[in-house]
Amino acid sequence: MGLSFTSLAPESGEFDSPDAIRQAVERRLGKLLSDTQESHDPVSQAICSSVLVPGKRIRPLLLVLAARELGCRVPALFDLGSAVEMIHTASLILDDLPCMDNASMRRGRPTIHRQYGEDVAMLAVVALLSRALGVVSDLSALPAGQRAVMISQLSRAVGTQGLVKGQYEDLHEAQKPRSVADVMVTNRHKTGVLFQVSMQLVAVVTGIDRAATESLERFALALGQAYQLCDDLGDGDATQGKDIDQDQDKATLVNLLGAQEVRRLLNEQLEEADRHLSAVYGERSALSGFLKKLFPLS
Ligand code: GRG
Repeated sequence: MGLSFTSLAPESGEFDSPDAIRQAVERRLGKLLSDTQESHDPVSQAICSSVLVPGKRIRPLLLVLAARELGCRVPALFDLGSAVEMIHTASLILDDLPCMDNASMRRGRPTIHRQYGEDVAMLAVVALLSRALGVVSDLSALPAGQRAVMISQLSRAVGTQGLVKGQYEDLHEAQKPRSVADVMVTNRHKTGVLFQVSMQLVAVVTGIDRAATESLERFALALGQAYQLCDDLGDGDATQGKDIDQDQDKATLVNLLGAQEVRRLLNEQLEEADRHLSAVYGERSALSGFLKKLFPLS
């Protein structure tokens, strides 16, 4: 089961098709990194080589779609999506390092440390994280209080209760015998939390109430589980633009349960994600339609 980004047909409106949103996010990323693009030092080049290459941009896409469907159309959405994408890209550079997953290919190209060296890759990670927070703090169109909350949410998502925790568990626990529940906790931290914070940003910028915020967060966490399962199922797939069989020695759910059971679990998580989405948007939402196209075989 793979993700399908090919059949996301345009709908009505300027940014209402996922493809149009993805292109707008990529333009915004380019603009936010325009100084970096003009600099020719290796760290700046590494940042551009990692961020400004084609990626699925799923996190900013979800953020923009979720907010627009709540009637919020402020240009700041693209900055928020770009900030999340910068954090995501920083995490990929770090994850690929020899002391972590020791990967050689990412997004169809040699990994950043293979192109620029480990020192440059690590500096690019630090610069990208700090740029991401700077993008949010510079959003003068949003009230300062909202920006402060968003920065706090993003810093928590990265930290020792978020991506860092998930990555540590992935590196140090994944070779030990683990239960399905243990692996799902790791997946929540390493993947779900960045989806969750994207929805937290939507909640802040749109001002939705607590119940709707919780539904969006639950939606994001279920989708994060589904997305990670899909990623694990694609581990042997050479068309993904990254190393294959990277997870062979890890306690992923595919290795624990087998592909067929993981597909069942994936569908379960997608159904749960859709249930939480309906609580906010009703039965037929653009976001739900987008996800049905994204996970075509489910
Ligand atoms: C935040 C810098 C920083 C570090 C935190 C290294 C680390 C600690 C976390 C890494 C966690 C990790 C690699 C999770 C994998 C998540 C995942 C499913 C990645 C693939 O995402 P896609 O498919 O990739 O969206 P593209 O390339 O399309 O963006």
